[in-house]
Amino acid sequence: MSGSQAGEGLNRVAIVIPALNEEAALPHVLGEIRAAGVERVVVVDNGSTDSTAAVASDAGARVVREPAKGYGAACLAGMAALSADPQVPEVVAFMDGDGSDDPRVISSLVGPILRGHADFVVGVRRKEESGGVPLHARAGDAVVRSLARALHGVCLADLGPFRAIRWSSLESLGMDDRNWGWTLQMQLRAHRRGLRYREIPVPHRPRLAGTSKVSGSLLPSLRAGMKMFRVLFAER
Ligand SMILES: Nc1nc2c(ncn2[C@@H]2O[C@H](COP(=O)(O)OP(=O)(O)O)[C@@H](O)[C@H]2O)c(=O)[nH]1
Ligand SMILES: [Mg+2]
Repeated sequence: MSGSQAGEGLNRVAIVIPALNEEAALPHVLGEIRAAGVERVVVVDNGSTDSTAAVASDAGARVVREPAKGYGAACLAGMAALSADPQVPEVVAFMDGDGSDDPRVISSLVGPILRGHADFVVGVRRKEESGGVPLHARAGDAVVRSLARALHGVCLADLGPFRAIRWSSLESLGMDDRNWGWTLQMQLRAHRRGLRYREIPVPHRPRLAGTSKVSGSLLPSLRAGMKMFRVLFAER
């Protein structure tokens, strides 16, 4: 498939963005997504107290509201919205709403799935750019990945949020983590189900605007870490 054919395939792709108070970054992120050639974008507003929903809608995204807090709950709400459409997407990609993930590489992320070479592709944040991720978050991530290897026999280079998966594969995983265990649960279940898994390096930028709700402070990071530990043991 040539580059332009991969570009054409983007009409079979939908992007889900879980967002909490991202009014400052979203217009730029959504502009980049449109420029990259993806039009089907669902922003899940997870009880924002700012104008996240309005700016997302003004920028042409479809807005779904999920009042129950939690990153996974928001992703599930995005899936539910897409599954209610007359036609489900062939591939769904997830990315953050803060501008850390660069939509310009979306074709490389979804390409292997559209071409039938993979079912699930995770963007591995390039190490030289992970200065945007605080040390405690990187260390916690490394511990979780070591345990994933020890307990599940799976080697994961990253648990990054920028990822793409074949719709039918995602459905087969029966995802139910409603919080920060979502990304890890997807990788562990994909491994257990024998999905064709790939990792590709992706750029990672500091958030464009607004404030971090997770890795920027210790307590939310610890809470996210605890959720991941729970998933590590529950998924055995
Ligand atoms: N649905 C949902 N999304 C959240 C929540 N907290 C943060 N997010 C979103 O998850 C993504 C990552 O959060 P962020 O604050 O950037 O965390 P950081 O990258 O660790 O600093 C962003 O798109 C946030 O808007 C939450 O409680 N629920
Ligand atoms: Mg972030």
